[in-house]
Amino acid sequence: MTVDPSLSEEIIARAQSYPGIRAGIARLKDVLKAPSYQVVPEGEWSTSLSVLQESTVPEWPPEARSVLVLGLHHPKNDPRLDWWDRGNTNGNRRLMEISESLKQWLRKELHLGAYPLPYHVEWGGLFLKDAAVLAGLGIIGKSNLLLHPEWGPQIRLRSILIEGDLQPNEPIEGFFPCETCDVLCHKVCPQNAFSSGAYRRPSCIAQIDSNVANKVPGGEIDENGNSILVIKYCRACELACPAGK
Ligand code: B12
Repeated sequence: MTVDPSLSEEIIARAQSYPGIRAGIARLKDVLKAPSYQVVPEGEWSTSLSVLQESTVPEWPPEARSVLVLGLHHPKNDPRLDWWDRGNTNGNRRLMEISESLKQWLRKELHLGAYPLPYHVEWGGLFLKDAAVLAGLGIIGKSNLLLHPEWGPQIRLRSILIEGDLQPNEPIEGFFPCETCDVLCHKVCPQNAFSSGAYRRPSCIAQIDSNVANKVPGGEIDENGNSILVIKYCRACELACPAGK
């Protein structure tokens, strides 16, 4: 099938016109064959939909065969982007706004149907790291996180299904930051989730559950003068990573 590469370039350029955004395109069928779809995850983890304040996508339209993957920079000096505060994180709110705005642009300017997907796979989302690798945004590091060439693991992801067959990006080549690193991400984990040499999900879930149970003041006060509590999720493996510029 012939696809016009300039259409993908135009869509990516538009997505990257938002501050702190990098974007790439993958084929949906390739994402659905990627490694995360081949494993049965160990350990239970879920969040209630009402808490996350976003809608489900129960059925993907069959004509939506391309995935636009968005990556938002979560720099070390802006930790608030990652705090769970009043039902979501600021980073996720920002990605949801950008997705909605891109959806309107794709429909109005390019006459393409676009379907922003939710965060959770069980509610219609995709495994975003796999999608991001296939969209050329980075590689999976020893931390089990997506490492972007500029931002390392300090990037948060979101995806939009788009109608038709768009020219996908190629996965990136020649970027192997873990080869010369002393696996700092493994050493800093408070739960020793990497003690076997690979990521162990139940240990990580124990840490995240503990963060959820132990909310901390985020620096803001509510109308009654009480401190607003937030969840500061562990980012130890992420913040220890020297990858990126
Ligand atoms: C459920 C979930 C969790 C659960 C379970 C995590 C897990 N990995 O199982 C908990 C709550 C524990 C968790 C923890 C964290 N999470 Co989380 N999580 C998710 C979620 C919703 C789904 C992930 C999932 O279930 N994957 C399936 C499991 C089975 O696979 P996996 O462990 O991820 O490993 C797969 C990949 O590495 C892939 N893979 C490996 N090598 C290769 C090579 C290629 C070529 C490809 C294509 C794929 C590939 O295959 C593996 C499976 O075999 C995603 C969002 C989304 N919709 O994708 C965010 C997500 C992965 N989490 C994210 C983050 C940041 C975190 C934390 C740092 C906590 C935090 N501050 O938010 C930790 C880090 C844990 C870690 N080191 O991996 C980010 C990752 C960003 C990045 N740069 O990679 C995501 C994408 C959400 C976001 N906001 O952008 N998370």
